Amino acid sequence: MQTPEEFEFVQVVGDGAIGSLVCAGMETLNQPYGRSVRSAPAISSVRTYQGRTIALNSDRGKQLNLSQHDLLLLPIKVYQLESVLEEWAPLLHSHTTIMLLQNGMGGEECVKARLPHQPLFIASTSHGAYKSTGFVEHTGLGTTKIGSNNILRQSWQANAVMELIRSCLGPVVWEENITLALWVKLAVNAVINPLTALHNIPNGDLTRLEYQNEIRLICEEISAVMASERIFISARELVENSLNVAAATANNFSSMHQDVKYKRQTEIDSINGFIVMLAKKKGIDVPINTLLLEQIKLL
Ligand code: KPL
Repeated sequence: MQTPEEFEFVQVVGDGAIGSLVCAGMETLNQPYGRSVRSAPAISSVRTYQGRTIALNSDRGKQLNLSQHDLLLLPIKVYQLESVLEEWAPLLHSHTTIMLLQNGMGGEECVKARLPHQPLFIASTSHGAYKSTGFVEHTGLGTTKIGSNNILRQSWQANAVMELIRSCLGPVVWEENITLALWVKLAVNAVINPLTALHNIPNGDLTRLEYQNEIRLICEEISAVMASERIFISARELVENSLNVAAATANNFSSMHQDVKYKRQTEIDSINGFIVMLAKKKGIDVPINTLLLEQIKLL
């Protein structure tokens, strides 16, 4: 049987900032897609990095029952996954591809607990986007990493997700060890997101001298927790990486800063909360990450 080279239909769940960027890309590609949004107001347009406005076609709606040639794209927060999977699991073919695109950890485990054999890709992006009433603005260029722990790079699905994301949220890189890439991104988010939210500053301000000691302490704790998972990256490397991302997205406000500002639930539980939870299990002291978790929860 001849295998397809692209997805017949892409179902996007939610109207978050990053998912809206992918929808705008699919509009320009003429890729058939639908958006399933729970609560109004839905995002109706995207301002691209180059300043173009792309209207999102919300009429295409939700397609019931996805086939083995379709993609279910989940650019949602980890805490939303369980209820979204409950809604979508009965509508999937056993070979419908799923792709997660989110900050923090715990998403893969959540999908595997419910759909252990579903083809699953995991993506992590450093693009920046700002969500306002009715529209999303692409505020920072980044890279998207994709990998899988159950699908080979040589599969048609891997080619199809790489091609789709290359056009919609590129440049794209295939990661042989996506778990490692997620840990590295987790450290970036664990530094940038709570500090920018607590100090009410754009990402770039974190490169200032006054924040360097706290950033070093956060990364030392994360490096120790990673080592307990047999992932060895020095605190220095994590600091360097976080500061590079902060500098590259200097004028952006992090997603947690935006969540706090607009009084939305933050992703702290799957970022610093995930580190604290794992540290507890392993008997590692992580006072700074614990403090950040508590302070963000208080906001
Ligand atoms: O992922 C991000 C976020 O805001 O959640 C970074 C990379 C920190 C960019 O703002």
